[in-house]
Amino acid sequence: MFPDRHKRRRLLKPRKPAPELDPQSPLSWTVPDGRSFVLDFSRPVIMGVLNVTPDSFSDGGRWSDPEKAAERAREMMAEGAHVIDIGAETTRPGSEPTPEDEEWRRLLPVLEALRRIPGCPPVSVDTYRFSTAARSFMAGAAMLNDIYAGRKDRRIFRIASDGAVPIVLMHMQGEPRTMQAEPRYGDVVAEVREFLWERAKDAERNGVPRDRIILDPGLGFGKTADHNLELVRRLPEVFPPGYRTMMALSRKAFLGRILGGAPPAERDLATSVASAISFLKGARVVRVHNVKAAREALSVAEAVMRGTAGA
Ligand code: HH2
Repeated sequence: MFPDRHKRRRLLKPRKPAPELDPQSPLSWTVPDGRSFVLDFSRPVIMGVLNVTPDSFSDGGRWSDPEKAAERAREMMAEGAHVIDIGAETTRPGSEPTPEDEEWRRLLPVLEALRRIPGCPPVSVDTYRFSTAARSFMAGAAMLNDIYAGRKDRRIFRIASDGAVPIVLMHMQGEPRTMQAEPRYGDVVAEVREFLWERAKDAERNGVPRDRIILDPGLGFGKTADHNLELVRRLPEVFPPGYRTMMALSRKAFLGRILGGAPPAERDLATSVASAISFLKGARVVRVHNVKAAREALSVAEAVMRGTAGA
């Protein structure tokens, strides 16, 4: 039983490989209430941090009130944020997990307030819990940021897959309570790259399209200052090719150390410089507290990259 001549020719023809993702291609998606979003990955994508916690290491207690949070979101929008990332649990070194119901109690009113802002950029929720992610999605969140990269609960991939929303997968060694006790690596760059590649594959096996995955080396999560610097220095080697990329180093302790002990509130210039360096080395999303400062530094980096001062 041989296939006919035409069929045989078709079978013999080498199959085209699946198209590779251009990680700089635009990412566009629509959420169930009809809002559509586009992020241009050929340019810096700024994710503004909005922590609705009492105890985050740099902005804890400032934005817990929904009206204040909405006001800050509007301000970040005006300053050039393309995404607003809300977190309701601090993951600073040594921190204990926040109970799930408390996390949701903090998030819901802020999600509702942000949904009422006309033209609000996509809101990402910084959570590793499936139920929080699912409820946030129903309440208007358009993106997920999972610091455990699906290792706490793989069902989070289902939301990214069924809801077709982008998801950030971050590297962490250990867990926040103990991660800074004695972080150790053979080659931090190789280990982080391997981890990110493996987590991305797991997400894809669970239905998340590659173009929705954004990989983040997780600076400060089970890493010494030298590990962080090595990751920034060798950033092009850190990201597995063909994936969208992110760097989140805003106000982190290693910057304070470089500055001789500056507290978090005095690390914005260092954050902006390090974010611009990261962009030039291949990171596309940068997660920052001070959007305006980062925007200026990234505009310079982008102008240098393109060789022109025009946008
Ligand atoms: N860092 C923090 C929180 N979420 N998410 C990603 N993807 N990458 C990060 O490096 C990252 C993150 C910690 O910073 P912050 O939110 O400012 O502080 P806290 O955890 O104390 O709320």
